[in-house]
Amino acid sequence: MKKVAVIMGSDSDLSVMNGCIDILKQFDVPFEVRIISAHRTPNAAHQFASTAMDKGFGVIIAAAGKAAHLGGVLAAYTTLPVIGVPIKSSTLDGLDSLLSIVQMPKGIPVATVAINGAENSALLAIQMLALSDDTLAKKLSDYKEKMAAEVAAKDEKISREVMA
Ligand code: RP5
Repeated sequence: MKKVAVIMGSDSDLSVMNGCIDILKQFDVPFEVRIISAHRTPNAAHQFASTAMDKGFGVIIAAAGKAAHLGGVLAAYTTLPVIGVPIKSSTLDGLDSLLSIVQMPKGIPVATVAINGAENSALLAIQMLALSDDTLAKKLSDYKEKMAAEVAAKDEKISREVMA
């Protein structure tokens, strides 16, 4: 199976991105985690993205905050799909990160999830890998069924409690 790259602009993004890492572990998807900054280590960003396909990666997840150019810079150097995770920054509540990631110019897409949407970045990456992996596709449908069962149980519980 192809690997998922989880790239963060800073170690300060890890507390959010643990949500992504947990989902990848839950699905037994191989992944590697790196701290690479589009601004502080631009050479590493270039090097990583331009060799990622040859190293067996299938998807890149790029999490960054503030002027969040990491996803766009990585996408510039690879044809692998790049998923951007806007990290909520302290001053502008993550809107800065969201707009920096989502407003890519045509030709270089970055699939952008919600502000702090780490879990969905992992699920989206898994959905991409599942296109050519039936076992993974089955795990995804089991995951959705479990989620639906949990909501149904909450629905039943709240009805019981309110009507009591
Ligand atoms: C971004 O700047 C990082 O992705 C992080 O979200 C933000 C702040 O980084 P630190 O100053 O905490 O290292 O590049």
